[in-house]
Amino acid sequence: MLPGGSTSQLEGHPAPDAPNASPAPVPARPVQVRAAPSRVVKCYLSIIVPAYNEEKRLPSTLDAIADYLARREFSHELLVVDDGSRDHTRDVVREFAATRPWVRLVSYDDEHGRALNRGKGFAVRAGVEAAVGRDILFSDADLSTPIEDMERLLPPISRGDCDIAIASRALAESNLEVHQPKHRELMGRTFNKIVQALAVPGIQDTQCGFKAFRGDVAKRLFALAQIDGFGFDPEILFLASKYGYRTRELPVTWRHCDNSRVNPMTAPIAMLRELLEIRWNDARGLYDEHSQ
Ligand SMILES: Nc1nc2c(ncn2[C@@H]2O[C@H](COP(=O)(O)OP(=O)(O)O)[C@@H](O)[C@H]2O)c(=O)[nH]1
Ligand SMILES: [Mg+2]
Repeated sequence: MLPGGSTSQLEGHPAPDAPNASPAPVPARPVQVRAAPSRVVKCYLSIIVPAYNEEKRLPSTLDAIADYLARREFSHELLVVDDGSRDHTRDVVREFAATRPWVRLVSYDDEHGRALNRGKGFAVRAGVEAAVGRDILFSDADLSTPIEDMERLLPPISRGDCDIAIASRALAESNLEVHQPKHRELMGRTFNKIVQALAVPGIQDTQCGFKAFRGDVAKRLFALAQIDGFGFDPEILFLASKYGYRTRELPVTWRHCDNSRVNPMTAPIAMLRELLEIRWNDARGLYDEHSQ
């Protein structure tokens, strides 16, 4: 069950067209989450891609992930979570999944069957809930960190050196091939100072959209998580530290992609509000397991 009262069920019938409504976060009300059934036995890795209006960027991303996985030996599944897109994101995923049993669409609607945009945090959480892999990785739909960089994150988890391995653009060894625009970099650095002061000390880049978890750790932490927007990364890292899990920040390659889905005017305010929510939720005991 996802926080917010959502239920999980298998995808059985076609999703209705997405509405033209505003993508503003939606307060708690019934949400139907549908996840196509897993058809992978003994899955080693679940890859989750949250997708909001990604019909243009997704096809090359899905091809890149499939090409990479075809060259690897491990069993895998790919869950693309449609976060209430108003374009044809769902159709793109369905078409790609039609000939690939390891690809699953996760999507959610409101009680009237209309696609809902709930935010990246909600989308990743829905993916984690449906995932069956021993380890779980999530990646942004633009592959700003190339998919092969999972090879930097997964071995330390497999070796037992850490429970969570997160990609970082802020380390000396990080390879920034294409930088974000100056204002985004400044925003990121300022936000990180606030994140470190309020929620997760010692981590220099909480926002990179490429993170890997031991599967059982992801299931436990995301089941406690409450935040739907971009503040979900610090929330998860806060929860990880609260429950004594070891997080390691690792350098990756980063190529900034244009056409960001992030609104530079509203996102910083929303993220600040969500950061304060982390402290507030903790003080209210919402992150204690018995409160779930
Ligand atoms: N902005 C935004 N992105 C979302 C949302 N839900 C899921 N996403 C996904 O979150 C990821 C990050 O978006 P992106 O535009 O690459 O962010 P940026 O590179 O940090 O500017 C992408 O995979 C989006 O499709 C949402 O409600 N808003
Ligand atoms: Mg991006």
